[in-house]
Amino acid sequence: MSKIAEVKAKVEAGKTKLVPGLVQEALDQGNAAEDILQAMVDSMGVVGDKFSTGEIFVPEMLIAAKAMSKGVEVLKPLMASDGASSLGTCVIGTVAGDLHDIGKNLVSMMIESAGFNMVDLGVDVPANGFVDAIKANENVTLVACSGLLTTTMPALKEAVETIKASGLTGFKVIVGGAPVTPEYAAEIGADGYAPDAGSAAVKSKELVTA
Ligand code: B1M
Repeated sequence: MSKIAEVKAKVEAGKTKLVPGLVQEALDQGNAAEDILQAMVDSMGVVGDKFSTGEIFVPEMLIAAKAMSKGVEVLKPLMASDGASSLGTCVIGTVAGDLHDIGKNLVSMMIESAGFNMVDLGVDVPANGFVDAIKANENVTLVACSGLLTTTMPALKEAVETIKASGLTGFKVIVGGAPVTPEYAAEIGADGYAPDAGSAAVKSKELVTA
């Protein structure tokens, strides 16, 4: 089994203690950080499918997510920016009622690498939490809202509407997450949408430099 395949298998199995070492070994063998990351993202797809079919339950899903997060920690220094931020501050969070943060963390990492200072509000962020953070931080040029559940899509809508109704200006709002479509993003008044972390970074830069 290749080292990348081993990383994928151990993330699926939720081997939190083994994954960081295996990720490092995969890097040492010359594998690209992006390929190792993709293998872990694929693991989450497998885990999600197993959950859907009742083969595994929430605790297994949670432990696999923890294993992936530990692996991502090893990759982060290789994918993050050199600290030369010039595009302003980005406030990011997962919307109210939603506890999924792996995708949001990857998006945060990529937006940071595009040149933003990041203020990460974490998960389960109420609509007003985004507004408070815009007020509390200097030079906020971007607000990024993530939502992973079909049931929290209304919370995404509420977040965008509350931010827009706050009267605050000088920033753009980008949304994303597995159930979000470009049409839905436009319908709820977001300025931008991206399907994945890489394109979120490209879109974010485009939004604030346009
Ligand atoms: Co949950 N979960 N989960 N879960 N979980 C999903 C999302 C699900 C698809 C699994 C399934 O049924 N197949 C399903 C949602 C179904 C739906 O709504 N249509 C689901 C469910 C049902 C649930 C619970 C309701 C289960 C329950 O309790 N019965 C529950 C809800 C809890 C809550 O949030 N209130 C729940 C709980 C959990 C855990 C806590 C156990 C855990 C999360 C732990 C954590 O995040 N720290 C978990 C996990 C791990 C998953 C799966 C398996 C993996 C999610 C993930 O990290 N994917 C997931 C199945 C799946 O995704 N196939 C599933 C990898 C990640 C890199 O992808 O998050 O999609 P993703 O992010 C991508 C893009 O979406 C995009 O870029 C990212 C990177 O490329 N993106 C953005 C994300 N945010 C963006 C923002 C942007 C732009 C792009 O701009 C701002």
